Amino acid sequence: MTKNITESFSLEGKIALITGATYGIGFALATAYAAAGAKIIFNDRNQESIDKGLAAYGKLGIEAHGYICDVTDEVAVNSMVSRIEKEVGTIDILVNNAGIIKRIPMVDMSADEFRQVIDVDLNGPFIVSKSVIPGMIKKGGGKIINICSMMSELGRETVSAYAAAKGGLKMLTRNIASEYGKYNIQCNGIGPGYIATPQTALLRERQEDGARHPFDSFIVAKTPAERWGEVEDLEGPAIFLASKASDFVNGHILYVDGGILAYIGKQPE
Ligand code: NAP
Ligand code: GCO
Repeated sequence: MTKNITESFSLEGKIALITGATYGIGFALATAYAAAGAKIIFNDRNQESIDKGLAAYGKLGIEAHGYICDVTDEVAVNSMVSRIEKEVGTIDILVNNAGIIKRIPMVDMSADEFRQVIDVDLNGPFIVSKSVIPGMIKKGGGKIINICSMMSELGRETVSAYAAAKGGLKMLTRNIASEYGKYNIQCNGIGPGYIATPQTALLRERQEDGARHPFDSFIVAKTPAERWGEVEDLEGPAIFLASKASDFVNGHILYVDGGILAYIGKQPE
């Protein structure tokens, strides 16, 4: 039996890389990991974003390490991971968070736009995971957490590329778990529901008359909790999946959605 149950959720001394964590969900998860004792490393695509991130972490008293790196660039990712190993240590926890969305009806979307979404949201997690796994194997284990989506399970108008990428990411998660579970690597996903971040700001914009955006009302009606999620809602689940408490949880997608996937929708009055 575990002697100290609180200790099994601690990330004391762990080294965590959270991709695209200058703001939004990645930043919130990184600050939660820091509070649980982990050393924080993040990357973004340019120096301006890194400086912005370092200032935001600094404000909270967190000494984060920031690296310029685009997750779709395999050479840059490999070089970042080697630098991290030399400068900070071997990564114990990887959160594949960096992601983009393009909301365009499928017949109007170019193949190039489709590829860009797949490249960041699916090839990115593949490239970063494959770079980090050998170090985890040498170290005796590790945790990989892929940020999936409602769109790993559901479709909707205008998000064909995003749904294809996030559905693929769910299966990449299961495959990493299948292939590397024997090395004490657990790879799980978090499927956030609709979370208030810059990525979803357009869907929450107030109308000129001050009324809610129709999509905003749609999401509130679709969610048993009757609200959008906040980034803080993802912190506990993310700590669980990064900690010893989840050592026998592998290949699972934990949906943190206020009940959306359980709900058929509001019945007529
Ligand atoms: P966000 O506010 O748009 O932040 C995304 C982050 O990823 C930004 O820091 C962005 O940096 C970075 N990024 C994008 N492309 C990158 C690349 N090629 N290389 C490195 N970094 C890159 O998004 P979010 O809402 O926090 O979402 C984070 C993750 O959760 C995404 O995977 C998203 O799909 C997923 N998600 C979000 C929601 C939601 O409701 N918000 C729900 C489910 C899943 P730049 O500033 O340089 O663009
Ligand atoms: C959309 C939204 C979603 C959410 C999220 C749902 O346009 O449908 O942006 O994709 O961001 O991924 O889990």
